[in-house]
Amino acid sequence: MASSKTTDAGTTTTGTTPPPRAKAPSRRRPSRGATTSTEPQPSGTPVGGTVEGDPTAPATAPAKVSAKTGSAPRNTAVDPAWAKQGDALTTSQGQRVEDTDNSLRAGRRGPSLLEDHHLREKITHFDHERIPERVVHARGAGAHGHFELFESLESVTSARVLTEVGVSTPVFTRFSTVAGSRGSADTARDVRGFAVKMYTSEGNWDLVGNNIPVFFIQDGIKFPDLIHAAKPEPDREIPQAQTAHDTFWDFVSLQPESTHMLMWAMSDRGIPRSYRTMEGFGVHTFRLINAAGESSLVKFHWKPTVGIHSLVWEESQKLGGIDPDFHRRDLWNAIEAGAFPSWDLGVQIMPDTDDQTFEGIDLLDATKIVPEELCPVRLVGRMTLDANPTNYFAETEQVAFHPGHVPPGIDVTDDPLLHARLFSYIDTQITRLGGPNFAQLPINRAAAPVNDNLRDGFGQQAIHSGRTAYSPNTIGGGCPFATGDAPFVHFPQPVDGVKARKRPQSFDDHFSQATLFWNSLTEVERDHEVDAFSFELSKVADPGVVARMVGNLANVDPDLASSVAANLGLVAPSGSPEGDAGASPALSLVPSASGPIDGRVVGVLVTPGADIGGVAALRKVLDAAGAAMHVIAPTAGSVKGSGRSTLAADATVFNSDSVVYDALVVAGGVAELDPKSAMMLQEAYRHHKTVAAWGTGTDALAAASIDPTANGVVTGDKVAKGFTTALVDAIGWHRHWAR
Ligand code: HDE
Repeated sequence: MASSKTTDAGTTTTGTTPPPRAKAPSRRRPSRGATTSTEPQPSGTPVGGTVEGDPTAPATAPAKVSAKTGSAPRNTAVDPAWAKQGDALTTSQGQRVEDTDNSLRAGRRGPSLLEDHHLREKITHFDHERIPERVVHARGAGAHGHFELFESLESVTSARVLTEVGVSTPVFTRFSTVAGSRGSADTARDVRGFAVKMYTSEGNWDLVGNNIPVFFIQDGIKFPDLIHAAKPEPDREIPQAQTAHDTFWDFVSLQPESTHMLMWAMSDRGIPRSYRTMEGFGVHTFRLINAAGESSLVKFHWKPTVGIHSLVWEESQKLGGIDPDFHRRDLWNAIEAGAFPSWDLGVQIMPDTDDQTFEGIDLLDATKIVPEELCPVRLVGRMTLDANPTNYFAETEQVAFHPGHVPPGIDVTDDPLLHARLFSYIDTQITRLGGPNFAQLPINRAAAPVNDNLRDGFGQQAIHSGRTAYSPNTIGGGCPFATGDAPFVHFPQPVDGVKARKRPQSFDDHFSQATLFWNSLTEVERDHEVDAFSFELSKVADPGVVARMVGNLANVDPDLASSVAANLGLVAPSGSPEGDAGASPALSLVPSASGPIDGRVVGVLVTPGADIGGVAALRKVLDAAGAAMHVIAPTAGSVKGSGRSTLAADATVFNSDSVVYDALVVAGGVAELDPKSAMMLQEAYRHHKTVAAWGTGTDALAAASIDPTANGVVTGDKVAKGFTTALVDAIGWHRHWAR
């Protein structure tokens, strides 16, 4: 509430009533088991520093190590004493501020005075509030959670996070798009980043993957070219967050090694329904090393427990305008509602042979998968995300991943794409996070004790005590010294070779797995693939680029190439696709059974006179199934029901659209729907979603020309068991392609 007061000096200040005492944000579940302290630190306590003489002592007020988990709870900086103490507004130096709404002026209508320290500090800090966005993966959303192992991999690795069954390891996971800027739309067709930071008791493990198991290029040296081609064209800075333009297709059409990844990106995987419904992949082959020092090769997978689901292209385009935050909002809302997203960690473990191939597939080539049918994915643990960030900037923006952050027992291989990444992430983070001390930011701090001899630099948070920051030493008692219980040891792989900018011959096959991918899709998924290539290439003005790309598709499959060519008004080129590329049914997204509906959003259209009892009963059922229900009314406020009771509206016909719902239901008691509501139903139907109605609502469905007997249309007399069971089952299919 605005208030005015006259000060002793006779000036009038306009301000706001002091806010109520600051409260820690409420949490339904505590964030990642963290302890939050608002107690001031005793002065002189080193923060993040080291204690000389004790090499193992963490220098922060030691986080308690949980006996069960063996890993320290994260030392959070939520509302720390030094940043948010007391109720009074102060400067950064702790001086209380009298007035933050009027700058100091020589006379009420006079010039502002340079001596106004509070003004200068406030504006200076504001001027520097932004940091450079990530050059790729700028747009993202993250959440806290934990990982719990249910099957030990002791025979192949010594990493505690993969051997200690039942141990709960805190995690922070960030999902992202790749091409768009920080403010771009979530639903653009793109690859999604899937980066997991596990705060293990042996140091952080960052599994920095994507939702697609292969990549566009085989060698990291081409990454700047790929990204320059995909990003907006440099003269006009168009288009934002899209690959449907000349330079992208110019580049990839010249790089046949991109074809397999293009097949994935142009499939429904490129437009996920939700971050919660996408798979994650480590992409590269990593190495596991057991206690005896033996090596195996491994590919990591994350399998969403609610199934893999996508949008349809029209939804994705409309959502870009209607709700550019669709995925971010979905993740946030699901977690707030208790529909905690979870993924099972899967491993494909393969022998580490001399040639590092498996069934003829070069495991160092990141444009290749190992089909699950050849090497099954063993599910060994589960990640659950159960807490939203407290502060987007401090956590989601400042989190810094690195594919080389691996605990003992996990190691890298010689994949040339991975090797460029091992250099790139630290390098970019030094610029993005303003210096070399980003590992000290609360979100990046290891839960394991840190004692690193790294000193000084921009943004140093620690007050390191003592005289020695070098090793070996005697003056500091010889500490820290290079050893420990289970130190990280690189696998002693012999290395021999002739220096050359050359690839192995085994990297030459660029099409067979693109064909395998195509062979694995259902008919409807193939149609989507054709539509996506046709859309993207129709936006390319250079005919040479289009012809070259369609020519590459002819080496994948003749039907694919001819369908795309027909849509583009071109003559189908001929190619030489691999005849026996095979198929991997696991790659298709069309489910074989109805799945869980956690986090799904169901819109219920009501009008005055609606069956409020039925709406309440439906809400109960959907709630129990983990889905959210939104009552969509003709106006904001509330709607009068059939009896005397009223129903609060969650959304209105004019502020919502079918694309933000997974299913639409017309409530009983609704006699007639307005044209917008009817259009929403038709659109949901066209997008193959579940549409339902009970009681007189079924007439409204019919009036919208929806066939009540069609696949995925559920009707009933009232909200009774038969109706709700059929509805939940129908939503669990995600889409009804058969209609
Ligand atoms: Fe990245 N990538 N990348 N990348 N990447 C970055 O690191 C890079 C690649 C991935 O949520 C950057 O801190 C190179 C493959 C994710 O913070 C940068 C190459 C895969 C994220 C970078 C690749 C990824 C990034 C940008 C070719 C899947 C977001 C800002 C060798 C396995 C992580 C930053 C987050 C981010 C470089 C290829 C995944 C510039 C040079 C392959 C999920 O360092």
